[in-house]
Amino acid sequence: MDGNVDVKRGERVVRPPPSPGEGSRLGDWETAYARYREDPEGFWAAVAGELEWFRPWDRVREWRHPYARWFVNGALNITHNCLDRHASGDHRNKVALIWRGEEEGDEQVLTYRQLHREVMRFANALKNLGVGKGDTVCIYMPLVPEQIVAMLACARIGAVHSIVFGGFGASALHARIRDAKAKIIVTADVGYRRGKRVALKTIVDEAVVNAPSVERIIVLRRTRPELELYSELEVDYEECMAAADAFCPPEVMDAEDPLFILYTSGTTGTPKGIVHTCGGYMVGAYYTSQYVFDMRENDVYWCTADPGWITGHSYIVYGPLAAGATVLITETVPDHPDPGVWWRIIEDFGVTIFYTAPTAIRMFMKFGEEWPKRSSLDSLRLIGSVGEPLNPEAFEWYYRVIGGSACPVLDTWWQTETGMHMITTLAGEPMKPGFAGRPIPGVAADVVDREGNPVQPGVGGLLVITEPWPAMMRAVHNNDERYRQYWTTVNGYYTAGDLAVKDEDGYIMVLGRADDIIIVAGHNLGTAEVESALVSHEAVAEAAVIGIPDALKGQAVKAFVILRLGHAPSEKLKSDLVYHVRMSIGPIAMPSAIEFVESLPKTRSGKIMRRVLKAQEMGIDPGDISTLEE
Ligand code: 6R9
Repeated sequence: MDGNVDVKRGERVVRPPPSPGEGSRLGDWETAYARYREDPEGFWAAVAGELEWFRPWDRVREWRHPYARWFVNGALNITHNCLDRHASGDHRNKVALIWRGEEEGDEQVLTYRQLHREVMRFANALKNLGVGKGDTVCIYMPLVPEQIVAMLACARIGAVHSIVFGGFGASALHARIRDAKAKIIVTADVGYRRGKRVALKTIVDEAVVNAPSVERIIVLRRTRPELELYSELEVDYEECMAAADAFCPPEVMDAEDPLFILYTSGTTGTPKGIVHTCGGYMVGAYYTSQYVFDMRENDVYWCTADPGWITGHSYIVYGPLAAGATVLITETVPDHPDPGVWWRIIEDFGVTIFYTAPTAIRMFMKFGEEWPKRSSLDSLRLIGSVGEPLNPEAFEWYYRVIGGSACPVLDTWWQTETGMHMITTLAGEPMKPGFAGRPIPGVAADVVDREGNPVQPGVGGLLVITEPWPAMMRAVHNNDERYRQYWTTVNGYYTAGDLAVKDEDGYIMVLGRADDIIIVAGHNLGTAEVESALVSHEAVAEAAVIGIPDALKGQAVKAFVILRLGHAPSEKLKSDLVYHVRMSIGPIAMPSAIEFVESLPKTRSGKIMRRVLKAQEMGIDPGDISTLEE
């Protein structure tokens, strides 16, 4: 451990060594935040002004609660900013995308000029199939450059993309195709996962039954001999590329035209189609990529998400490309062929900015430090996390073992609905393990009670966003009622559905989803709090806790625990863990039952599905489990 520190939640402040650049170009948080508060519209206008517009906006924002319009009457095309802007200037030969397949040496590199051309060609291919502005295209692909080309090609011609992560099964895909009324599906014959083929096309075949909106299926054929296409519905990716013109001008889009629909990861309830629009989303994704990730000319940036998640939309594709970055993508999983593969990739490509999820970090902790130690990770200068609370143990490990105690750790809190980073600790600012940080300049967030009154530091409450922001979702597809709920539950604020607590400095610690709260003898416990305490025990790799009925206390805590390698389950260990939680949080949080497990039910984006554990425990129906990983 770094300097013998105590890593209980929020008890330590890590002052990062100044980053190898000059620190965040936003300046210090206080000054930048004050600049935003003085003139929110001016602040965002300045950011938007760094991008190119076909027509300037008349007003920065129009807010008719709960409906917002940003950059009113502005006209743009996001791909013009992600591609043409770089491909026409002296950046044309800069590498835009590096793809690394499962096998070492299996690589593909596209410069901005090349990516631009691929996108224009595929945009024309879509047009040739009758796709136009406002049509919906469903993209169901593995993590290959063509997935990104397809996305950008839609945006080029004003078609709305709905990406469905390649790990979803037929019924989840079917539901999303139907809800979005997709006209075209872009898919591949297979994806590769752990050296095995995943037959995506077969899943599409099943999913399009009884989906009358679908007119064509474009298939990228990766295997040889080529998969046979057996109906006139199906067309070959390469063939339609070959038949398409090379030049496709960007469609002129209104700032408020829809850019994409993305169904949320659905840790709870049925998936919702979140709708984002062109202008505000572009500005938000660009701003945070440029300034939160502090993107520099020579950065090699790697976000380990899939474009099928919002993290991939905003921080693999739109944000980093708008910022002109070199983006690495890979089809590899973190532990195949061994848990060293990702660290070898960092060394091999000289990755400077690395963005991953707590679930991956905790998995690497389980495998041990030997793996990252075998590679040089010296190129890294900034490391980030997203998706779940980054508990202090994981923070410390990530900071020390991966960041070499020299990189800012950006624990970024945000959502599919927010479109962009909302809360984090900017590079160069003091970091507090367990705390995501403060709202970034441009964002107004708070922790409040049910009536909307700010709670005192140290008291738990609801995480809300009090002012609209450019990349906010504009609608829930076909469900205005659900959209309005976000803004009408607590005092007209945007309610994120997360519980949080603030400290005296305004740092926010996210405790978990509000629906994951456990009430033990009248005390509210966030699942993340108890899980974090468990994970801080040396034997524990990962933990999930749920509330189970208790005659005396209303609810009691039950914990599911995955042990680190080298630790065996025992009754003694159980009582050690109970004691450990007692000492960390207090008697109220002591688990009344502990079960050692090999794995935990997770969404395909890596979030623990406590709802499923609970249903198993109670012998009830878990509800919609389309997002559950097998
Ligand atoms: C980007 C993304 C959103 C939910 C969100 C919260 C959890 C995300 C977090 C975090 C604590 C962080 N979450 N980042 N919790 N600390 N840094 O994950 O979007 O899939 O829509 O999930 O994820 O509970 O409400 P999405």
